[in-house]
Amino acid sequence: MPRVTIVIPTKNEGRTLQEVIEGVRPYADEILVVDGHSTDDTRRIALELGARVELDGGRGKGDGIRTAIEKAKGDILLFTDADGSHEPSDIPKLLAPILRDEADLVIGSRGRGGSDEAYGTIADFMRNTGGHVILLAINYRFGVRLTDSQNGFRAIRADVARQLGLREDLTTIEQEMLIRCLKLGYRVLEVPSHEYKRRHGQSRINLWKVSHIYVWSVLKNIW
Ligand SMILES: Nc1nc2c(ncn2[C@@H]2O[C@H](COP(=O)(O)OP(=O)(O)OP(=O)(O)O)[C@@H](O)[C@H]2O)c(=O)[nH]1
Ligand SMILES: [Mg+2]
Repeated sequence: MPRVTIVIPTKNEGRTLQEVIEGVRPYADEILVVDGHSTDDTRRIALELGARVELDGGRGKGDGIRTAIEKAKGDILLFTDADGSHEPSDIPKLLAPILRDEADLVIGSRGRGGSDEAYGTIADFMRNTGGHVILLAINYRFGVRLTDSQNGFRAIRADVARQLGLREDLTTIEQEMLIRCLKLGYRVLEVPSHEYKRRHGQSRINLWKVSHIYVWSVLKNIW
């Protein structure tokens, strides 16, 4: 059986990390918490619960994902956020197409599974609209019909992840991973997954500050 590393990127998620680690444990051969230099008790909690902890290079979530891809011991990497947004019981659905050798990357789709975070405010509307424009670009460029290019809840074969040459430092790494897979001809599937609201704290993403970074990242990676 292929071994599964569950990767949890963290930055100051001490309030939700225990629940997340306990939720994913049944599905993991290795739990790798890749930490962006948290200043709370995130790393202590992870170690106490028996997770492996690695520090990223301090440049953002993308840096954390790249660090995890380099250091994980598993044959399949499953990424899930530390803020309680993702449903651990969906993990087998994400792993199954890779285990059946029908996919190399499987993304949990909020387009198919719904989201408690995506609707209701102007910021949500802007984020959705931006997300749809990015999806249109990806779908027409590669002749696919995907519904979520951004979700961090996803599984990928470790050897494939290492061949992608990912470079993005921020959450733009999610779309970069997808685009690189499509470009290199890897098999990409989606499964429905519902996104919950982050349990504690405010969204850390300032839409106005990052929107141009997303647009530039798509243009750069897609063509
Ligand atoms: N390793 C690492 N992880 C990070 C970094 N920044 C954020 N994360 C983690 O990446 C995951 C996603 O970040 P979030 O802040 O939840 O991003 P989001 O889900 O798009 O936005 P909100 O939940 O609305 O804040 C969380 O588990 C964070 O703790 C970082 O610099 N390094
Ligand atoms: Mg979140």
